[in-house]
Amino acid sequence: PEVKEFLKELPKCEHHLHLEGTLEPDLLFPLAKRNNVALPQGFPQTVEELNEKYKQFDDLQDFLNFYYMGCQVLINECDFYELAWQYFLKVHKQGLKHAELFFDPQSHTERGISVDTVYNGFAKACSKAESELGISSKLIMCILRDCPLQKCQDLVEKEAAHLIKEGKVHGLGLDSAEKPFPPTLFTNIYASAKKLNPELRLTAHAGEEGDHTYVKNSIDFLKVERIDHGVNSVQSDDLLRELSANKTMLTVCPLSNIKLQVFQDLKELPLLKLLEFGVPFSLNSDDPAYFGGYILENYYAVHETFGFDYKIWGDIVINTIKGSWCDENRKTELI
Ligand code: ES4
Ligand code: ZN
Repeated sequence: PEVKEFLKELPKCEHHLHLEGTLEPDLLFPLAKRNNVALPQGFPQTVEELNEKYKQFDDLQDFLNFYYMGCQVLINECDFYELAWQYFLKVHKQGLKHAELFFDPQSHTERGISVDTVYNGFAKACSKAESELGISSKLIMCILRDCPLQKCQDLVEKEAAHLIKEGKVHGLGLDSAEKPFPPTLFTNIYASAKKLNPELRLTAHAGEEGDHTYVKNSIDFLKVERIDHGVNSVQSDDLLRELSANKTMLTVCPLSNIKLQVFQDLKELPLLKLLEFGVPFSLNSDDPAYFGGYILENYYAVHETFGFDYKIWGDIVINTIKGSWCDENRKTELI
């Protein structure tokens, strides 16, 4: 009723969204058909069966297996464009104003698709979202931390170097299976990306299944200015004080944490502790096609669990805007 309208009207920004994670079953099957892609043995055959599987994942890896199988239906530039455009249409109706979007080139280049095919499709959707829907956006390229290190280095220094140099990707991120791939493995790759373009923004998934040292080491070694998930930061009060002092934002993903069994109940999501320590966080959907909700459903779920008043919601939204990687003029427009 009234509070739902309030949450919808808030000028929301999303900082943690994997474009490949917006692949709904009702787009996956038509794309498989159109592109003549044979899905792996044992893959669900219908939208209903696939939705049934998506009801619960055992853990991050169980989800990632489905996520990468889904990626296989994306072949042509128009597939990437369509995927992103469908996402923008959905969140436009939910009051999203600004989106910072992850994509995973290695889940496509391994299948012989060029980085430019992927980038061009996504970038076209982003331009159209800006002009037709008023949604601003930035693309963040992610390294798959469970790929061989040499391939990660080649992505940054060769295949996608032009995108970094020309500022076409605004940020660099690190995702996929967190353990046993600690951030320190990627120290040199992050440094060389930053060297290609000193304006490149840096973030990394940390503290989702890894412990608080993954968060601390991402900051110290990768020089990230933001942490994706980061919920295990609450294992260390020292770390919380540091995040607060430096205004390092955590991009928290409530429904994702439930679906991947990081928490059994949303009540365990440590938002009160983050508020208490003054650690800025945003609320995000992560992989909405897999986790049962887009940005607004994540806001609803948090509201149902925590019942924040208007003042706290206002503070969360203002922190989210301030922590965004858009320019200051855009931030002023949003507030
Ligand atoms: C992801 Cl939830 C999550 N964690 C790590 N990597 C990912 N890639 C897509 N979703
Ligand atoms: Zn993620």
